[in-house]
Amino acid sequence: MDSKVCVVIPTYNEAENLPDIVGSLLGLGLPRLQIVIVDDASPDGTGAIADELAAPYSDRIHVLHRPSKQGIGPAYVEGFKAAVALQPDVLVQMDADLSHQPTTILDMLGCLETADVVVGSRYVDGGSVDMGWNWARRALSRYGNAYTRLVGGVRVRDASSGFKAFRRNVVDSLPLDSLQCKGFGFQAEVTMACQRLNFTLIEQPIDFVDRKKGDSKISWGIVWEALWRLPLIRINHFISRRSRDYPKHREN
Ligand SMILES: Nc1nc2c(ncn2[C@@H]2O[C@H](COP(=O)(O)OP(=O)(O)OP(=O)(O)O)[C@@H](O)[C@H]2O)c(=O)[nH]1
Ligand SMILES: [Mg+2]
Repeated sequence: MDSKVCVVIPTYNEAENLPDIVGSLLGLGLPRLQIVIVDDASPDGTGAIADELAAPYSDRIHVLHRPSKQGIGPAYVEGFKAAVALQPDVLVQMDADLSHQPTTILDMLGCLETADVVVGSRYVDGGSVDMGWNWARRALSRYGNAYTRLVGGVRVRDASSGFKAFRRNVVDSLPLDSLQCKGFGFQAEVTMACQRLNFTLIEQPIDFVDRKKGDSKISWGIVWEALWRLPLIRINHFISRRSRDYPKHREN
């Protein structure tokens, strides 16, 4: 496990969760771990907490302060760019709210020996969603996922997973400045871009647990954005198949 791993975490009002997730990541025993925290001027002071956490680890923890809440998509784009500049072997994206278990990263690193991208998946054998989800939440997630797979042509079972690990060359190839989704549609958009670039994706089962602290940022606005934007992105992919946005198609 001597890969240089960079974990990118977007935060908005995660003051109660950030110390725990950073502590868990540092405890993974990855000697070359880097962490990039991307905070959108959280009113609860998450940015200042991030700075405090980073102070003793200035060579390992990097904090990006953005001026206002602009959505998880743009936050990840900025975080991915900062991560790539650190020249990691592997880049991981995950939520700050501990819904994604840091220890899964160790399994993901193993999977990256045979794949370019590993998607943490609730909907493959061995994966699960929180036991406390009621039927409405389960239905929304299931049907939302089925819709995303259908309209986006997404071939992984958990199309909207926000827990992924990429080989660095994958992120180098992604057209970061062309990604459009501001909300959680970003997760499917990145998966679609990886497929389009012919990278190999595999799914690692995860147990998704609901956040214990802080509030979800999911809103109807970002659900709506995913509903209309993903089909348009797919159509655009068809139209611009030979677009210069995607000059680095892998040949395999
Ligand atoms: N920088 C930044 N981070 C955000 C923004 N919106 C959400 N996040 C972070 O993105 C991650 C996912 O957000 P959540 O609110 O947990 O949403 P979710 O995990 O998709 O939905 P739940 O299952 O309801 O928790 C968390 O780490 C949030 O703090 C944003 O506008 N800017
Ligand atoms: Mg969450």
